[in-house]
Amino acid sequence: MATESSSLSDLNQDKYDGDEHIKIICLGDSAVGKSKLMERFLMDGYRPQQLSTYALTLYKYTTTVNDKTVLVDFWDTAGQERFQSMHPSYYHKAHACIMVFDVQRKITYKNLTNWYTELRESRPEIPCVVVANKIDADLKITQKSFNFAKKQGLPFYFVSAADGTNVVKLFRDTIKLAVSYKQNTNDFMDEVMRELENFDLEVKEDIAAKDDDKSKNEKTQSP
Ligand SMILES: Nc1nc2c(ncn2[C@@H]2O[C@H](COP(=O)(O)OP(=O)(O)O)[C@@H](O)[C@H]2O)c(=O)[nH]1
Ligand SMILES: [Mg+2]
Repeated sequence: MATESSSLSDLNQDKYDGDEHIKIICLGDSAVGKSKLMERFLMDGYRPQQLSTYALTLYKYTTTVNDKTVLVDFWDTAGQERFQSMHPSYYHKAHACIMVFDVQRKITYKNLTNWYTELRESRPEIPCVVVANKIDADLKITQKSFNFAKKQGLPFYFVSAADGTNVVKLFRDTIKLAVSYKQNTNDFMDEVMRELENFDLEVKEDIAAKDDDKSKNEKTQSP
């Protein structure tokens, strides 16, 4: 009973107009690890609220950004991504998006293009970060380049929901991006991009040339 009444108020999205309340959505194919990432970030004993009627799970989180309390609702799909598309209410009023693929399944990387297109149809301006998950399964994968994020000018993270690598950084950065988007400043986005670019240079210098060729090829192939 209690669950039902709280579900209804949880689905009222007017609250996201308030200063301190932000909505962050997660996109990507089935089984890339979206739910596992959220659970890893929120850790022990956390009980996500399953709104099964709406094929949706809400993870609530309270934190502090620039000395202000921020209530974060992480929205996670509960299976709708199987249909390669989300209901418009999923995107509605979102302040940031975490887009995930599985480094072990190439198709999930290719499908980012579709997810990104759908996201931009609803939310042309919100910050979006790209996440390569499951690096624990093959650490060498972090030497490989995934150009999608670079081409779109989006922050990119190698993570593992299984062992926790980079998970806190990913979520902390995304929350700050969402808050900064809501306050209409791009400062934090610039800072994140600079930080990640430097990081890229350190670990990937040797394959930069190869990388360039590849991105040229990809460009010529696209219509
Ligand atoms: N090795 C490994 N497996 C993972 C990782 N993250 C998720 N998985 C597994 O991938 C499967 C799908 O995860 P899930 O979070 O349900 O994916 P979702 O459908 O995107 O929400 C589960 O069996 C997870 O245990 C990871 O970082 N490393
Ligand atoms: Mg899931």
